[in-house]
Amino acid sequence: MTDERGTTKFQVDLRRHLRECNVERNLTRLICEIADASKYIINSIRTGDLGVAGTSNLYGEKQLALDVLADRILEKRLKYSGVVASVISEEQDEIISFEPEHSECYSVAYDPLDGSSLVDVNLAIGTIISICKGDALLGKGRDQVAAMYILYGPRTTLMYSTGNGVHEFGMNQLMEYTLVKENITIDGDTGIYSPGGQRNLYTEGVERYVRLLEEQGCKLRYSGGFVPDINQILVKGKGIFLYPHLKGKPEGKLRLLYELNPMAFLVEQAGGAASDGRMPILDIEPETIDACAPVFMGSKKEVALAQELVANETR
Ligand code: AFP
Repeated sequence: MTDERGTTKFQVDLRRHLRECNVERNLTRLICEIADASKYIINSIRTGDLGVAGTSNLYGEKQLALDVLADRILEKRLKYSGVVASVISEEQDEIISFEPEHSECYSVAYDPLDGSSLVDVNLAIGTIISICKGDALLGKGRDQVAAMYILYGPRTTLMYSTGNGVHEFGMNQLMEYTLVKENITIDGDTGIYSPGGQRNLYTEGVERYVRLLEEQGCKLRYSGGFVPDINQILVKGKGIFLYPHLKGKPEGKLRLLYELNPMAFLVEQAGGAASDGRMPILDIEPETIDACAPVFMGSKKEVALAQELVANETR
C-alpha cells in the first residue's frame, strides 16, 4: 500500500485497511463506529458552544459543554454498535454496561475530548480510546487489544493500533479517513522534548533529566495537549513526553485508563517506551477508575535515562 518512501500509492480507507490487516470483524466495526463518531465531534468543535456545562467530572474539573456533548456522542455510538459490553469515560464517574448483540464483544475506556483548557484558544485537542476484549475495564494496560486517538488540529488525523503496528490516517474532503502512513516507528533519537507540569515543582531527578535534555540541544515542543504532543513524537519518529511526579503531587496529572494506557500501547507498538519512572505504564495495576500516574513516554533511550535518574526518588 506504500512506496519505498512510505507514502501512500493509492487511497486506502480505514475499513479496508482493518480488513486487509485481518482485524477481527467486530473490532473493525467498533473502530469504524468511533471514527464515524469523530465526525460529529468535529462538527461540535467547529460550531458548538465553547462555554462551561455547569457540571464537574470525577476529578472535580469543570466540564465544558463540548466535553459533555463529545461524551454523549461517543457513548451513544458505542452503545448502539452492538459490539460493546461496557464503557468508562473520563467525563463520567462509573462504568456503564450495555447488552451487546454479539458474544465477541469489547469494553472501551475513553477521553472524549482531551485538552479542554485548549478549546477556547483554538489549539489542537483530541479523542483518546482504549479497547479491551470482553467486559474488562480495570485490568492492566497490557490487556488492551487496541488503542487509537483522533487529533483535531488544522487537519484531522487518526492513529490506531490493534497490536500489529501503528497506522496513521488523515481525513479527506469527503470526511473519510484514508491511509497516510503504515507502521509508524519511533527510533532512538530524542531531538524534541515536551515537559508537562510546573518546573518549580520538579523533583531533583526530574530537574536533572530535563537539564540533560536541554544540554543535548533538544528543542522544547510542548503544546499543552496530550494528543498533539504524542502525535508529534509518533509522526516525527523521535522525542520524549513527560508529565512527571511533582513535589506534593506524586501521582502526576495524567489518567491511567483514559490517557496513559492507550497512548503507551501506541508508543510501544511503534517501538518506543512508556514508564512511570519505575515500571512500564502498561504493567501498572489500576486500583481505581480515576487512577493517575507520572509518565515518561517516547524514544526508548530517553525513557531508560529518565528511569535511571528518577526510579529511586522518594515519592
Ligand atoms: P485538560 O483536559 O484538563 O485540558 O487536560 C489536558 C491534559 O490532560 C493533557 O492533554 C495535557 O498533556 C495536560 O493535561 C496538560 O497539563 P498542564 O496544563 O498542567 O500542562
